[in-house]
Amino acid sequence: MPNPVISGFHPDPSVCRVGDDYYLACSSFEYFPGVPLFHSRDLVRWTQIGNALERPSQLPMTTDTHSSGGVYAPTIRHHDGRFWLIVTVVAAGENVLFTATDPAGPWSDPIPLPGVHGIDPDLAWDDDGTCWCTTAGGAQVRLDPLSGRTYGEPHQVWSGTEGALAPEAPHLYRIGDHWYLMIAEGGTERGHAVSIARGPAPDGPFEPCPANPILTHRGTHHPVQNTGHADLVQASDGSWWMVFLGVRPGGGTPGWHVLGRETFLAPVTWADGWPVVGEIVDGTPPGSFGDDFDLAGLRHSWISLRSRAADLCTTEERPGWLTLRARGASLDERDATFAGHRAQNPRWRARTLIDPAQGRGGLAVRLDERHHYEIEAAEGRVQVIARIGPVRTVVAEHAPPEGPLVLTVENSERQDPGDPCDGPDRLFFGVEGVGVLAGLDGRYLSTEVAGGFTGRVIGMYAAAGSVHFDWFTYEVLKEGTP
Ligand code: 6LW
Repeated sequence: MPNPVISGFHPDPSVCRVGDDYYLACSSFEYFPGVPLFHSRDLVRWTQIGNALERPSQLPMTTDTHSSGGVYAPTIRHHDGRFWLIVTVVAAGENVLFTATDPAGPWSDPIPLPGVHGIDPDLAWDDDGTCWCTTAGGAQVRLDPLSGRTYGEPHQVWSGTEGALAPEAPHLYRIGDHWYLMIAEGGTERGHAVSIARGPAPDGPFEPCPANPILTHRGTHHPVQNTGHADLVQASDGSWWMVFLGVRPGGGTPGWHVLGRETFLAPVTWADGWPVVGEIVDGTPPGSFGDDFDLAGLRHSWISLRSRAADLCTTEERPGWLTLRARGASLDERDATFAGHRAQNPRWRARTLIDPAQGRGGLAVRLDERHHYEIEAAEGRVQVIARIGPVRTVVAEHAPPEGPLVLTVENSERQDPGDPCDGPDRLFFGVEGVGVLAGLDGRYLSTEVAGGFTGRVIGMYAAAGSVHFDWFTYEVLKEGTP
């Protein structure tokens, strides 16, 4: 199975190049900080250099933000000596723009765009410096990106293949003598696809490519499905590349994907002035990850729910430990205090050393408020809890001796490949030195069951009082081992 170039829940990739450096941004939904940013020199190996939206003034998300609401579909571009990032904040029903001279940050406060309607905004500049903003559905408006002012009413330029679902994720490019408008269509599920049209000017008229869709895996056996939401970039050697999202479903039918929508890469060649997308380039699976919380702040890949108040999530209260102070009473709440790391590999094990003497909290695998499994410790008691849709159940209980504990969770391969309904994996929760307390079906923590646009996030949380974590490890396990 081809590996993504950015594994785990990193969808809606947008990419730009400056010299020999590539920068890529992804959607982040209800998680804070928002819009993870990556750097690469070869388009295959990416390093996270920051998050564009890391101050509450840039991203004021409250509990009104649904899971899979929040921040959608960035476009990142470099123009006129600076970086530009435009996103939709769904909860606020608005599009906003940010600028930076260094993509690692700091990014500006948001520039509101009251005249830009619809999701998935794109930015493109004409030779004379005119900026065009195109949104899902193919509406386009001229924009002054510094002030956020728009000129005239948005007008429809190209809305994709007739009858196709969800024309979205537009990106407009000047390539040679043509302007190209590339979009996703077919919906971000199994029907997902990329189509393109070209015209003489940024506002068209656009003629669709006769070979549309130029990318789709719909109706195939390809192990990477739902391919779409793409962006194009030209490398410094003149070659062309496409980044796009895809998923890796597992288990029986209909297939459940649990790592979210991930970022893939494919080469692009040109025939008769139209792009032809090649086979997926195999990325390098991410390695193990660990944090012993010895730094003053949290690393870029840690994400929290909607906001992260410094006094609720800190490495400064107890040096060398992460302290989480409860806000919501459980992971069923939108304001639960949580710090998580995206699951990025098909097989993994996570462990954490918890000191629950001053509260109650644990180690969780989360899809959203209604779909999460966790092992939770309070002084003298450990529970494994499953929340699936409207049902919340304690599936196992144990009374360990008082004091710090190592909580563990790991997943296994699918259990019975002969069973058409078999889930993609099972998740085993336990306490080190005691053993496994419960094994749970992985399909209920999949996007096909939970709905929405995200994937599994593994993390620590507090449900009451203050809970301290000495370290966290995420270890990659070899596929094919029991
Ligand atoms: C995004 C849309 C999409 O705005 O899913 O896959 C939506 N494409 O373009 C959320 O990511």
